Amino acid sequence: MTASMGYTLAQKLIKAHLVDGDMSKPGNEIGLRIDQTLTQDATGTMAYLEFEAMGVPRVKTERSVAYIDHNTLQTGFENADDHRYIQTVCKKHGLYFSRPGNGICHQVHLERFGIPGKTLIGSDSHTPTGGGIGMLAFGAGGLDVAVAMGGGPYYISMPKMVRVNLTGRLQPWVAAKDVILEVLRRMSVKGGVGKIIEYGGEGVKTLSVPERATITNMGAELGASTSIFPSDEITRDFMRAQGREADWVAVGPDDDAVYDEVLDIDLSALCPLAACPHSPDAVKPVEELGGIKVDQCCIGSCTNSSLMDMLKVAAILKGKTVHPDVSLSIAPGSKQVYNMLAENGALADLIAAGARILECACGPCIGMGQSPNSGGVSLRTFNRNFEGRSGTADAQVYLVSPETAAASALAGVFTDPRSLGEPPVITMPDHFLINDNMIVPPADEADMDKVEIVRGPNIKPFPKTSPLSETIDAPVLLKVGDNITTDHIMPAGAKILPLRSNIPAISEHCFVRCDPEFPARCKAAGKGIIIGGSNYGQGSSREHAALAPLYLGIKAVIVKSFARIHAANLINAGILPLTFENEADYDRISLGDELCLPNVRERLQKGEPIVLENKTTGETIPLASQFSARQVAMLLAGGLLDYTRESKA
Ligand code: MIC
Ligand code: SF4
Repeated sequence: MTASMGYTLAQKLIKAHLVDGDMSKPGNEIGLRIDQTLTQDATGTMAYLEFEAMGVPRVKTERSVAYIDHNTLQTGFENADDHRYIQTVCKKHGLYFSRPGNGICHQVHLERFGIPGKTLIGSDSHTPTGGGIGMLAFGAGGLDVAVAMGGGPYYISMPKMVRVNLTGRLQPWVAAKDVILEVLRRMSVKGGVGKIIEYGGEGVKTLSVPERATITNMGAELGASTSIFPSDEITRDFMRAQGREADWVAVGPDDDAVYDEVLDIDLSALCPLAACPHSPDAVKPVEELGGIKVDQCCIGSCTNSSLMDMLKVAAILKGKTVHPDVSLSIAPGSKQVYNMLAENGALADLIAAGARILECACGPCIGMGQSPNSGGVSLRTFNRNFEGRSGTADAQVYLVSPETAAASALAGVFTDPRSLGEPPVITMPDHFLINDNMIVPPADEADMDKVEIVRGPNIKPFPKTSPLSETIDAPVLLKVGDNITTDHIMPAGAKILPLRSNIPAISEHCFVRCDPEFPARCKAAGKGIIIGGSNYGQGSSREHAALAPLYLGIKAVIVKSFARIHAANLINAGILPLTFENEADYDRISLGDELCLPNVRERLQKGEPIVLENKTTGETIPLASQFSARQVAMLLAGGLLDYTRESKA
């Protein structure tokens, strides 16, 4: 980037928040000042335990919000205890608390707190939803969020810039979901790694804020660092309708901004699409799937639960009945959406049609109920269809727009909504219903000492870490293939999520979907190494996918390539994330092989290449390891918590 070149929008916002590093070259490590943070409850308990361990009395961000939206099924004391813990931490340490019942973090944050041009990190991979109003918003591990709450920078590799140039206008019945599915079809679930996806072009003006947010939300499935739209008059209208026009600013790229890649999408040429089992990039036109029998439809999630989405669905269902063989569940994204649906009568239309109305929370998206029948075909407006995530191992989950889901729920078979005739005309309201009574503000600074933090018995401390040893000698305890998701590593769902604040207990479920013996094998061995393929750790930001392996004695993960957030979480946990210099070497290692990383500590310290000795075969395998000085220091110390403690001492 030379002085004469203009900046992309993301580069501008990075420049305005840069506190460390040199942003001129993609791949360089940069540190950003973070204006806002968010957490949800499934990752939040751990993030606040980490924040407490840092000893910062009050958050130093402009705004930090804790949401309760994931673990809302309370089949035992665990989730409710975690909610109480988070609520009391918020009160004491200066955070806003969004109570259970107030909605999904990303939807509520967009409505009530997001500000164009600001930086946001959240302990949830779909935090880029905020990019829909021009925020620079990243999903991150809980520890990174804890550090940001304490006023520390958020570190990422400087991403490459991709421009998605939108032209034309969506045809009737074609939705924002179809736009992001088209991007996924073209770029794949690893196509966005190391990149920021910036939307621009004439077509942007035809998309409302909720539509833009659907697109940036699901950019997470590209593996992208984040996605962003400019903030323009449409953003202003949205914020005015939310009673927050004063927070609005225009942000956009320079006219002569230079991008590393450009993708052209003619909105007018798109048709309804679906991501087929079991990957968000297995995209096909709905037309081609017509006739497949459908067992379940679920409408909601942080991708598609806005008022506009719900109103469209209500209009499609009005006066009709859900097909007898289909179970249709609907979860509005926030209390605001729910309340408005109730007031304008649309909720009555949904109920009358036979929809099963759920509370405004993540619900089925994270396997908190509504698991499909055996082998069932489930059409969901969500963002992830990883195998088993729904809670039914052999379910066939497709990701579709609300329009396609509603049309199919009525017909009982996969249905292209264009077959429904004239589309309903839905307009954005001039005023959203504003009632923030479910957001609890923190105690005044003077009173914070009086607040007592309430801890339930399921809340266990952060697992023990230790500084990196001179040499790692350990067996291969697991070998997995490509595109391993964090749902494989640390499954979610109603039974396991309540253990998110109890690492010893949740570790019993680590990788069991791939290999039920893995936790027991780790315990017997005491230490070990995991071998994986490409895009290892895609999906969720859950740091439990690093903390459970840490607890089980995993010292290094050696793969063809990593997903961004997971690699960062491994470093934060003090586990070495290493990649093969030559991908073909993956085939030279088998389960049970005895491996050695000789002098790995010294080599890391000196920036020398790390090699792997396979003691079982006698072969030596070169590894690639590009760590920044900060990452090396973290790994040597035993992870981010130890590193932070050491740097403070
Ligand atoms: C998800 O969609 O997988 C989650 C649940 O929201 C996760 C966070 C988590 O695992 O708690 C995410 O996307 O980061
Ligand atoms: Fe919740 Fe699903 Fe969104 Fe994750 S993807 S935040 S589980 S709604």
